[in-house]
Amino acid sequence: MAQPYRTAYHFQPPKNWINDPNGPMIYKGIYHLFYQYNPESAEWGNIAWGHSTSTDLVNWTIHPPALLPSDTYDINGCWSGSATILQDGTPAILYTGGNSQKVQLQNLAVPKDPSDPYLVEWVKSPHNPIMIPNEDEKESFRDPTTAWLGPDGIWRVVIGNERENRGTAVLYKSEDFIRWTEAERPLHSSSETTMWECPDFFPVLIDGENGLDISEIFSGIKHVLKNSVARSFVDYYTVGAYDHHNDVYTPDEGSVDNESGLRLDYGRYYASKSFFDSEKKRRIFIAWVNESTSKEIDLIKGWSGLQSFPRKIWLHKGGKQLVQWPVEEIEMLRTNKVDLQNITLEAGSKREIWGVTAAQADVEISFSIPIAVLEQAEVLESNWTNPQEIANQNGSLANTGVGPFGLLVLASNNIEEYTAIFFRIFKKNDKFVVLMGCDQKRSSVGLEYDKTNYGAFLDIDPLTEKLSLRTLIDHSIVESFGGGGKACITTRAYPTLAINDNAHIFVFNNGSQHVDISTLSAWSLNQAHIN
Ligand code: DQQ
Repeated sequence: MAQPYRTAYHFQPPKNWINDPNGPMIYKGIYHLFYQYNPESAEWGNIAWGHSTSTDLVNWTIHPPALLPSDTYDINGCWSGSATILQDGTPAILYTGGNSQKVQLQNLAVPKDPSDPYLVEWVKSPHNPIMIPNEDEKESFRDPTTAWLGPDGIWRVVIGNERENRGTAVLYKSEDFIRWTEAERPLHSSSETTMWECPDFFPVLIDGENGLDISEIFSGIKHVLKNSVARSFVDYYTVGAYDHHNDVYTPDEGSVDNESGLRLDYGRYYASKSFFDSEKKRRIFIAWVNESTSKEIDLIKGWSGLQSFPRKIWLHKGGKQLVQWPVEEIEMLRTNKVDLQNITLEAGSKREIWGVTAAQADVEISFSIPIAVLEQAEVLESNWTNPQEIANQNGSLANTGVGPFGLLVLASNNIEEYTAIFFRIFKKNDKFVVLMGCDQKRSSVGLEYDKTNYGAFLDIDPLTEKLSLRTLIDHSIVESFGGGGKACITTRAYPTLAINDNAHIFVFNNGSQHVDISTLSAWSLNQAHIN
């Protein structure tokens, strides 16, 4: 069977269903990725922890599932969780199990042989379950974070929860990693959301791109709390302060505590999880990127779900938001570089980028917009506050001012089929507002799925900063990084014409003003060895 939507460098197992990334870590120089996995089918069910390892986050080797439902406390599935490196340097997994009544319970597993860098066999603790839910929270108590050690030598872990209609990060403490007790109060909660799945909590340097081990506490840091909100399928985060004496986290003033706040990605990107790479001193995020098509199509193709390409993340200098960038190891796949410089993209024009394998590519563009052009920008209407809605109105085809301009990827010969990643610049008072959008309305002429456009406001000033776009294209997934990684949009596309060698990449400008490209580099990407 032809498989035009399988990826070349985005992680997926040979077949079947996957969802959330679980317990990513580095151990004895080997990266481990576990994931929610159905060993039997391309639909969700029988959930186990699939397991793959890598030395470079690009090429992956598959191992037998690390955890399979087997005991009363996880017979309904081994759901999401995290890995923690304990004080003696060995890892431990905390995960959610469901019993036959679907009660959610937290469990512990440890490696059978810690001297094996591949950690192929895991042993469930005889003490399981080690955390049990309150009576009225039996089905809303899941997805333990990586645990952190306080300066008092006590372990802390957060569990996703909904309590009194608030998304809640319940805190548990333990001296020995086995006996856990719930803390007096949650680490944090918000009345503005519902159930928090897959919380992720970690410190970031105020000044610098290096990552930090989760337990590090000193004055030069802030903390980030990321939650996955089931009702909207959105991963949002706040930046704030962790008071480790009282074990409470407080988002900074102005940090919006719901899904309309900052998002790791404004497209398809859910249940993300980060880990500290102690070898390269960086924090890395991975997320589940699900299919946009139906279950019937998943069953026909025999697989469902991808993992996003791993991203390094750090706090932007202004201290208000994160910045994300594909891990540098992707460069080992780059080949056949194409360079273009100082090109003017006239209003209403497009230009093909020749010479790269367009279904498997990495493109970096830096735009510069002359001041005289910026002055022609449309005024942002006062009620245009939702970037997704603006991006959804005419998408890449609106042609009233500065932009939309950007990239058409997975485009067919005659451009009947394409996914557009674009910028549009507006004026608001005496400032400029940059919209980053992804137009998927014409991403497939042959298949129906949700083609609503995505949009985000990109916090950059085009007068003083370069407006950059980086896009990774991989057959049925497109990951884009605007403004050096300040806003990211991931999308799935299922072209029926623009497949393999019939795919093309164009730069385009549908605005009524010209824009300049100062530099453009594009690479073909080789196939990674995945599982
Ligand atoms: N997926 C897991 C849960 C988690 C959800 C089950 C998020 O543990 O809350 O497969 O996608």
